[in-house]
Amino acid sequence: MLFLITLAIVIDVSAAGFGHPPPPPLEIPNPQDCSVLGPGWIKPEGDYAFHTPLCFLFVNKLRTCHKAGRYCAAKGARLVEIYTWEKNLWIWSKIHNSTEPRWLGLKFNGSKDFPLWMSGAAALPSPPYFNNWCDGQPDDDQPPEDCVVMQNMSGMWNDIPSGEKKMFICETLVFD
Ligand SMILES: [Ca+2]
Repeated sequence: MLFLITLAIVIDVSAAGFGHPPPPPLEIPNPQDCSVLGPGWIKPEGDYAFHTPLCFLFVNKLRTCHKAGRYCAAKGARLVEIYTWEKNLWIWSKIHNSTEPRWLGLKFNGSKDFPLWMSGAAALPSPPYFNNWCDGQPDDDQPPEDCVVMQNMSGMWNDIPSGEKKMFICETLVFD
């Protein structure tokens, strides 16, 4: 009898949420309806969807790097910035059937050693900063190669002159 009472107390305490709290969620779901931003805005599907609150717009217009940035800014967004392999993989999955590379929000301010995401974070050529340069890049082959594209064929990055016109990707948050 004493055993049953003890067991009942243990079960009751457990059901009330005492003891060990559940671990915090490791993933940030994207519950946003990205379509409220306008035609073409999408949220990621698959695993990456659970790791980002961002919405994306794949713009099939040809613009210089800086005009692409302004296009995104006019929509309250920015050129896409990639800090993780998971995000790189998802972005690539959306463009690998395309014939065109896409501008990323990565640029050089003079020094080829210090590429910067346009929002200010560094993308140095070694850990802990994520990058996915093609072999031999960034090479400044036709200087100044001051902006960066993701190659549609490989998902890897290349520095090219900012005056070239390429398609691009915007990203932003949705606020209810
Ligand atoms: Ca290059």
